[in-house]
Amino acid sequence: MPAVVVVGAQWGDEGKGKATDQLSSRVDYVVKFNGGNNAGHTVVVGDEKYALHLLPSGILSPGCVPVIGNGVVVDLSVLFEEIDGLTERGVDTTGLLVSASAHIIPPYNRTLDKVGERFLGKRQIGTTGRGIGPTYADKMSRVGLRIQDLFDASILRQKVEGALTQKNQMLVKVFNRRAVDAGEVTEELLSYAERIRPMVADTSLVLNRALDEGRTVVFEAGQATMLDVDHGTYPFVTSSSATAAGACTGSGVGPTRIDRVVGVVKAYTTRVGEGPFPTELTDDAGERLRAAGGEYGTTTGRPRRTGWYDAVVARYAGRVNGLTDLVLTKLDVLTGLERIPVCVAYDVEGTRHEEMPADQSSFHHATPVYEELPGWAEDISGARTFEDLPVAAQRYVVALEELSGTRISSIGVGPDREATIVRH
Ligand code: 2SA
Ligand code: GDP
Ligand code: MG
Repeated sequence: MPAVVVVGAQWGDEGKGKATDQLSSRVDYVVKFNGGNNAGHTVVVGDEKYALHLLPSGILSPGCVPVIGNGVVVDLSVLFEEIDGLTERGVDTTGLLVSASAHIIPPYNRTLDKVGERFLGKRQIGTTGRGIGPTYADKMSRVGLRIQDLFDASILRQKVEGALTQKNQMLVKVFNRRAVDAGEVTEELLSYAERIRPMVADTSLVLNRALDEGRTVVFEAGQATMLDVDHGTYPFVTSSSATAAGACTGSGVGPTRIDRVVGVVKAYTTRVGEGPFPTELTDDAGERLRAAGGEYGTTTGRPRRTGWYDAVVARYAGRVNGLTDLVLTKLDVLTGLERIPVCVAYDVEGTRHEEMPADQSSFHHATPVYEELPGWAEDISGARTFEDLPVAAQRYVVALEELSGTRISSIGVGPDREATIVRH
């Protein structure tokens, strides 16, 4: 399996960090290809719990080279904070490579993200406030700053001035804030240049050469399919390509080189931030899932919205990502439920939809059509083979597999690295 893409198949926090970490003890490179420090991936190794935001999960596996690809947006202060935090805990971060073409999140974009959200009022997206949206907007508007600009002070200064011409108008006239000083921003960014210099590389070249030599590369998505800027629940999405195709544009590795695309799904569903969520539970059942699953944002601590498994979403994720496998996580969280509803289709004003409606208005009005499956009471956290699971849990997995249309190749029964059943 030389090139494997790992994506979220729902609205994020499916357990991609753990899934990637498990693969990365057997791989040579782990590449983050989209998003930035809006991500929060939790990896539990023995008694140690790591929350990674900007760094790829492969950083925790000795011998695996972590790579920040060109599709990522980098907040330099957060990058070094995260590196320092891991170094203090004894993790070797010296092999990290950062693409010269990755974009920088300048401090003014954090401000614009937060004040922009407040300005939207009831129509806000519920962003993480890390400056992600404004930085991708700058990239597309061609007023972004890239890592390579840090090594030419005069170019950097010109670019910051260019970006601020428009942004200062916004800050002052629309948001009633003080204008940002281009010189100060340039100085702050330049203060990181020498520290990042040894990490900067042509990561597309490095990765393609690695694949030529038969090395294994894992491409780790931030966020998820339903938060993808093209395929998600627009406008309630993040601003990057979080689906499998993003692995190619975000790393400079062509689609013909990808061998497997693994989608990570929870045995139920969660979502952080605003936007439609057909199977959402706003009652005690939802609270139970939140408590049992520890469903609070890894980056912001926000309580996650919770709901039942949605097979329409899983089928859609299978389609837009070309999934070869599903990794099912958090099956243990469902232990103790008598019956478990699974959404098999949507009802939109009297019409049954087996597939994701093509227009957002229909999706906003979709009500789930449920099938109920029997639950189980036995503790499954010690199960290590499929046969160790109670029959009802086995049936639940097989039903999800059939309804989702992609084989389930592994099952998570707890947060630890070992708490996994590998099927294929
Ligand atoms: P942004 O900040 O512009 O990317 O926000 C846009 C939407 O994307 C959602 N989003 C996320 N959803 C789930 N998990 C994410 N990462 C953190 C975590 C979230 C946290 O792992 O728990 O700690 O709150 C993540 N990042 C972005 C966001 O909620 C908006 O709906
Ligand atoms: P990511 O953003 O997709 O990497 O997911 P997060 O790390 O934000 O959230 C997933 C959470 O579930 C983390 O706290 C993981 O430690 C935890 N987790 C992952 N797999 C399992 C599992 O199979 N069972 C349980 N109980 N927890 C899990
Ligand atoms: Mg997360």
